[in-house]
This record gives sequence, C-alpha cells and structure tokens, in this order.
Amino acid sequence: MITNTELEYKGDLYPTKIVSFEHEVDSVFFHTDNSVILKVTVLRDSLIRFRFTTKGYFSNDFSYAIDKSHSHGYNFLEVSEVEDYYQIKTSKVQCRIQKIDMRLSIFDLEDHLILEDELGFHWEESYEYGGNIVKMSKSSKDGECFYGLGDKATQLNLKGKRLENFATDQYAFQKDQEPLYKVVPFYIGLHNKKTYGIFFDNTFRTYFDFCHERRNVSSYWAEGGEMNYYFIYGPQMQDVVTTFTDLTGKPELPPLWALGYHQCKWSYYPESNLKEVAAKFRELKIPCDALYLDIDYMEGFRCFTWNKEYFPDPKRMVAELAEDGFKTVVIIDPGIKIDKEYSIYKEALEKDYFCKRADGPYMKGKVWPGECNFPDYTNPAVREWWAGLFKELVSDIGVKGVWNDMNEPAVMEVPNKTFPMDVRHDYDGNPCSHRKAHNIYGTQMARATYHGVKRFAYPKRPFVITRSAYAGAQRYSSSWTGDNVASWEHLWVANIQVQRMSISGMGFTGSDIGGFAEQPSGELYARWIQLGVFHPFCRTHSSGDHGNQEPWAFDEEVIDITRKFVSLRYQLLPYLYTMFWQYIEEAIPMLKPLVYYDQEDIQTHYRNDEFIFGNQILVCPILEPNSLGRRMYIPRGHWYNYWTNQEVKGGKEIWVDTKFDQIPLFVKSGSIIPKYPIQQYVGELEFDELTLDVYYKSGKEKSVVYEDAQDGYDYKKGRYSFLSFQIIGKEKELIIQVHKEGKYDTNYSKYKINFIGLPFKVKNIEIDNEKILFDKRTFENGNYLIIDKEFTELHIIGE
Ligand code: MIG
Repeated sequence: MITNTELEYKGDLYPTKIVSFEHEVDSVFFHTDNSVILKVTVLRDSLIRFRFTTKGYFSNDFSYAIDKSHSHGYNFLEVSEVEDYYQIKTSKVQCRIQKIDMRLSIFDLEDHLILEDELGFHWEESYEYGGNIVKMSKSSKDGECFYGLGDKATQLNLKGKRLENFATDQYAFQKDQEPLYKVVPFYIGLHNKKTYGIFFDNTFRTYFDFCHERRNVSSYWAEGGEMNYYFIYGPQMQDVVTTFTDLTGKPELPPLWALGYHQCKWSYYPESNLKEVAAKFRELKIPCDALYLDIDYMEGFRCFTWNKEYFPDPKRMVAELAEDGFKTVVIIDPGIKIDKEYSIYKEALEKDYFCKRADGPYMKGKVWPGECNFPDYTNPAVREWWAGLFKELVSDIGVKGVWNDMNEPAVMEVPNKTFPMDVRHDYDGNPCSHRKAHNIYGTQMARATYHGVKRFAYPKRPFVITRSAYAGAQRYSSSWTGDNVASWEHLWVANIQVQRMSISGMGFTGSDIGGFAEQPSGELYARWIQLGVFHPFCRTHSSGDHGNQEPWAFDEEVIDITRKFVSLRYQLLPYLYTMFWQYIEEAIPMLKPLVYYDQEDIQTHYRNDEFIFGNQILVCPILEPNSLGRRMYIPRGHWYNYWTNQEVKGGKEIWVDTKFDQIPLFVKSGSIIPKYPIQQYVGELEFDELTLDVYYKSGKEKSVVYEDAQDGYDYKKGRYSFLSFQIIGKEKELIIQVHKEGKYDTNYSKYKINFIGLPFKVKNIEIDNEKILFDKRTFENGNYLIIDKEFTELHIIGE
C-alpha cells in the first residue's frame, strides 16, 4: 500500500524536456528526452484527455468506464508553438504544455487560469510489480472547493481530505471511513466561480488528496497503470457533471415500479412470512412495489437454486405476489459453492470460467456458501454464460429484478477482505492481476447480470441493483450504499452519499432506510423515510439481527408518517420519472447539491444537508432527535413552503418549523408539479386526471413532464408524451402554455390544476382565447380547476 507521497519519497521520476511533437487529427503527441509521451486528445471543446507513458510507446487502450456512445466532436482545434510552450486551443479552453518539463496549465478563453500542474506528472518505478506508481499534482487556488468521488461518507466538500479508492465490503462503516464500496475517481473543482472536473480513469487502487497534505496542492495517484485522465471544463458544475455522466454513460429508463417503494430484510422466509409482509402493506395502505429475497431463499446459498422447504413453488409464489402488485427481487452473489453435485459449479469448472491464482490453482475463498470459486466477470465469455443463467429465474419463475451483493469482491476470514492480489483476470483480452481488476470486478458482474435479466425480461425492462461499482456502472445497474447503521449520524451520511453519487454519474442510488446494522428508534426510522422517499432508489433494508424494520415494527404515529411520505412519493411519480428521463436523456443528475444548484453563491459551497430533488423541490432532512424544526439555507430565488404554501425569499438561512410528520420542503416559485393519485403500487389505478400544482410566480418559468407506458421499450420508438409548460405570471394575470411532443397518448383526459400563491382574485378564465364558465365560489374554496387536457393556452385573469 502506498502511503508515502512525493514529498517524502525521493525516488520520483519526472518528464524531462519536450523534444518533439506531432499533431494527428484530434490528438497531439509530445515526446520527451526520457521516453515520456503525453498524448492529448480533444474529445469535445470542453473535454480533453491526457494520457502519459514512460516507456516510449503506449499499451493497448482499453477502458471499462467510457461509454462507447458518448458524444464527441469539437468545433475548433488549433495547435501552436511559442517560445516556452505548446498551446492547444478549442472553442472553450486553451491548454499550455511547457517545453522544459511537460507541465500543463489550462485557461478559459478569457485567460482565466482554471487548472495548473504543481509538480505535474511524475512516477516511481515499481520494483515489486513492474510498471509505475503514477502520480499527479496540481496547484490549488485559495478558496478552491472539491466535490464528487462517489460514495465517500464525509462532508460534500472534500477540501482538506485524503481519500482512497479500493472497493471494500465495509460492514457498519463509520462517517469518514475509507475506503468504501464504490470507486468513482472523478472530482469537481470550483474556484473563482468556475468549475472543472477530473476523471482519473485508472482501476488500480487510487488516492486523492485535496489540500490535506499541503495547503495549496491537490494530487492523485495510482498503484499501477497509466496516468490517464480527462479534464472537463465547466464553467458551470452542470456542464462538468453532464459531460462526465455522458462520457461514462447513462442507464436506460427503469420500469416505473422500480421508482416505487421497496421492502427488504435479511431475510424474508419462508413463503408464509413474505406473504404476511405483503398482506400487511396492503392492509395498512402503505404503497409498496417490490419485495426482496436475501440469501436464505437459496439452497445452502448456492446461486440460482431455491430452498424448497421454505419456498416449495417459487413460480406460484411470485405469480401470487404479482397479482397483488408486488415484484420479487432476488439476491445473487458472485461466490459459487465448491460442490461437485452443483451444476453451476460443474459447468464453470468444465468451461474454465473461475478466476485463477498466479501459479494456476483456482482462487478459493470463503463466503456465505463456504469455500467458493469466483467467476471471472472480466472475461466476455464468462459474462455471456452468467447472463444465460438468469433464464429460469426471470423467464420461468417471473423474478423481476436481481440484487448483486458481495461483489467488491468480498471474502470472509481473510485480513484484506478480498482476493489475493496475484489472482489473474482476463480484463477483456488485456490479462492482468487483481491489482488492476479489483475495482472493476463488481461492475462487470452487474453488467453480466443486467444483460441476463434484460434478455429474459424482454419486452419488459430489467431491474438490477449492485453494491460495488466503478465509474460507468450506472449503464447497467442501480446501487445502494451498503451496510450502514441505524444511527442519526448515518442518516446524515446517507443524505450526503446519495447526493454525491448523483453528481458522480450514478444517480439511481439509495441507502438502507432505517439503517442495516442495529435497530432504529421509531423516530429515527420516520426521519429516514422522510428523506428516503426523496432518493432515486427507495428501499428499507435491515440485517434482521435486532428486530424488525417494517413500518409496523414501530408505533402508530410512525406508521402514519411512513404512509404519508411513501404516498407522497407515489403522488410525485411523474415528477420523479421526469427527472429520471432528464438523467438518461441529458445526463442531468436527479439530486442536486446546493452548490450544483447555485455555485455563484458561496453560501452553498460548504452546505451538506439541503438539496434539490429534480429541478424544483428543495428538501432538507431533519437529522436530530426531538426536533421542532431546524435552521437551513434557502438558495436564492423565491420558494413556497410545501406544507403551508407560504412564500419565502431565498439567499439566506432561516429557521423552519416542522412537526414530526413534516420535514422542510419547498417548491420553487413558477413550478408546475405533476402528481398521480396515491396508488398502492404502480399501475394499480386507472385515473382520468393528472394533477398539476401550479406555484404562481411573477415572471416566466418552464416545467416538463415525461410519461410513457411505464415499462417496455416503445418509448424508444417515439411512444412517449412530453409536456412542456411555460407559465407567465403578471400582477393580475397568469398564463399557462402547453406544448406536447411524442406519440404516446396518456390514459387520462383531464388536468386538475391547483393554483398556489395566486396574488389576485380570479375574474375570468380563458382557454385558447375562449372564456369559460366557472363557478367563482367553488374556485375560491379550492383554488382548482378541472379542464380537458387538450389545450394550448390557459389564461387566468384577475380582478
Ligand atoms: O455478509 O446477504 O450489504 O444488504 O443483506 C453480508 C446478506 C451479506 C451484505 C449486504 C446486505 C445483505 C447481506 N450481505
């Protein structure tokens, strides 16, 4: 393990003087005296790749993280040479490479310095493994802030921290504990109101230091592989995040039910127990779409088998649950039990699909089933085989989703908790040791699982969830934050982790609501549900060791709060689905930390708790017991308190009163928030109205609503409905214009429009320039209108 740094270590090597350069299409190569080559590739005007070798030639270029279909192409590229440096200029940035030492600096077009090398690229040769320990240091500006990096359980702003990326099964991890389950070597820097991003695409163990060791230096390094990183220019954080997300890929739409509420425990068994849980949800009218089977459904923890004593007829059970609206999700781990009677083990052995040690024997490790071998998911043939294994589960039994756990990979009873580093991997034809494949193993397992579930679920959409992930895993899977703890501190951690994942490209994430280890009080559980319904993935899970964590394990008040907030999530499904659509279509993160929302306002730079859910709803969890409210920062602009409809002007910290059955929630003025009726599961009800909550604003504001068949792939053929609303508010007028796109005709025929914050009494209402009859008295009582959805302009005129 490398903990020494360039300062302490004397064996560092540096590029010497640049002696030649070549320009080939989108790339420029710089050669030094000492065999270093820097290849600079302009992918987009604001996306530049820097790749170094110290050998005098480049090895095969291969990445699991980069999405092959990412957008590329630039408007402008000019390479020039001046006395001291070379310059590469695009329509967004100018990058200078110093001749004397290959150090880089990047400026915007107005010559503002965005990022500059301190020592720049340097390396240390690895005697033990061959190759290099590759290092980079950048100088950091005063007041610079850092964000990103996946699932780190620490303050959102990473300034002052040193972090380690090595996928680890970290049971009951603590705040600030390192490393965790996921590896996203991508960070965002912000200074002088300008944002840039760095994606260090290296799957070896990596480290990032943000002014921890030295006040004005940020650095990153890896235990092997190449210094290979992407620079992304903002200047807005939105530009950086969407470019990174586009580069590493976006998921397809999940089935809408996957955005419903999920209930999990380690473990529900036998069948009667699972059925009781299902029945109780319906009896208590707490909406729920998915139930999970943890490892005990299997026969001796053998993947793809069933314990027939607990689950005598899985197909019938899954079908019966489905009749009541429940989808069944089952866990599948990577460890395959060494058992010569077990067909999957036999087949993998025959086909030579298990990972091997350097000297030949199969990698053997203990996990739940006892001694296991582990498929090498970095081999495409193994992935194809693995995908095929889902046929029975998905096609025959009717399972709707698969949960991949332990894929860091985790191994029990060994000090490093994972494979020995000499284990060999195919790495898609680039054979390597576990040092290089470790961080990507979980993603490749999730990828194989995804392809299997997708194949057999077709024409329905697949659902996969994974614990470990490397950048880009979002193309295949959702994720959860692993084995957290039922504590108030962990509620804080969950809030930050899910925000951070969101700006790290991996938005479809949630925490184990209530905490996995230990038992939450009713109050903590309620507070966690109140936050969890605003996370893209919403599931209660617990280890089951300390009692139950279904809503009814707590008192009436907590049950009522759970029902209230889960119901609110179901009402907001069209809003949630729309933000998912913006994520897959435009790479926009579903949750936005305040700094993302308004980077120009320095008040946002160190905020952790408040975030924007979608584009228009401000959420702030209650993170302490016995709270009657809390202080929070309201970002600039005008907002309405969701509970009281009171208007507040942002740009300041305020105290917000909340009862136990509330958390601070604010809606941006001018928003149109779409709502469905409360359903016990997605698709339960047919309804004839889409509710639109219209929050008056003086001025203009746009809102959009994406809908489709809620499952299947017809949306890819244009069968979706995309509504864009524009509101124009004046002193005594409100105009709502609607524009429709897409070939999907939604089932409802009307809108129920609720008006919030109208500053005037309504005199007349016109639809497409025709006055309509309306009953003033009922309007004033309810402030709503039910009208046919086929209109293009609604005009509310005040007295
Ligand atoms: O070693 O499958 O994070 O969600 O319930 C524990 C049992 C294995 C860890 C997962 C957790 C799951 C549990 N698993």
